[in-house]
Amino acid sequence: MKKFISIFFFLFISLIFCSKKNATESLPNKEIEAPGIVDQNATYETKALYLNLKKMMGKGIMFGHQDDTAYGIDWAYTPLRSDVKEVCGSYPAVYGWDIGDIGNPANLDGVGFDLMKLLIKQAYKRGGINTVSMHIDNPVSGGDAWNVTGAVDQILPGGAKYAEYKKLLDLVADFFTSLKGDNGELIPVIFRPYHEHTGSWFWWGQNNCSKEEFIALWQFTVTYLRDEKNVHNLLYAYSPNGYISNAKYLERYPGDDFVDVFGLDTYNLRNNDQKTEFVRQLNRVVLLAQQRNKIPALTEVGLNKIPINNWWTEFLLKPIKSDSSSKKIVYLLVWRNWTREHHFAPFPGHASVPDFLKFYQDPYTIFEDDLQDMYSY
Ligand code: BMA
Repeated sequence: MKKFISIFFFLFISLIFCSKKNATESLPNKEIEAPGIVDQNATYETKALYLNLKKMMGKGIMFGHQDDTAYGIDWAYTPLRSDVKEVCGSYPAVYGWDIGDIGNPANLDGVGFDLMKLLIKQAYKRGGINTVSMHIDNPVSGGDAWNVTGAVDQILPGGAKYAEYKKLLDLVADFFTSLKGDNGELIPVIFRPYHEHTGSWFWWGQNNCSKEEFIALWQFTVTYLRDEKNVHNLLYAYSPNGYISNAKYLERYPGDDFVDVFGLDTYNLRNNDQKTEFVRQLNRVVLLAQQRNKIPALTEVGLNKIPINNWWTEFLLKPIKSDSSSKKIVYLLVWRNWTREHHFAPFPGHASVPDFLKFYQDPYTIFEDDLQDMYSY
């Protein structure tokens, strides 16, 4: 009898132990709902980023810089360097990268893809956000992204370059799925293909393909990456260039099921009229984004060489903060620091540094050092 009781006791304890273990295993491990996201099967970290970006609207604006840790003025490929950090003490919150020339060892601006992957990973580990644009070559003429030979119809299903385009997207998919954090999790990326399509300087631009072709290209690209290639670490950003009407903004909009971020690329902000127009544009983008439950962002902005010393506070931040809608833009990204003739962020010794420090210290701007955890929710 004693033996029987002890066996029974042993079984009872084992049962409790096992059920506990199972309970832990079957916990809804990192499952979250992200209503409205393009990819319902996006990874936990990607959904968390999406939800956190939404939550940030109106709480501050994150500062971003293209190729920030790849090179700067008078340096290149030096581990952990950043012009922005050398000026203000913090890395940016957002990093822009470009995968034009994918399939080659380096991108169109000479950044090696292996290095880019490493820098994306470092940025993610520090809590930063990575966004990737794609200045890809003209698939028909073989010229660069600025070669405006008609090409979009040729890469769509049924077109002569369709198979080649899919091969290119396979490389794009491999790139994104190779981005992994220390625990093997995929690193979320805000993917911004076919930007500034309301201008006509790229082969996918306004005068170089029809509205239907542009929309089909966008939808095909998203669907192929998400459903055929199972890429689940992307948010998709749509970024017309300013200054345009609402109708123009939405003319080639691929639809709510294909866009997560409502962007705007706008330059040449250097006088009062342009400031007024800038606020009007941002206001519109935010309202359009809110109507559709999307995330508004200033996907590219800047003034080459920053020739106005108080540009950061007076031309950029003040206008953004002056309007209750405009201030809901969640991040802004300035372009690359390539040379003394082509740079959009300050570097040590630049005349706009004191003003950039004020911009950095403003409670409304967010750099890496005051960024919340964007990958948990
Ligand atoms: C442009 C310039 C070019 C660069 C391209 C893609 O604005 O900076 O020099 O090749 O972006 O990054």
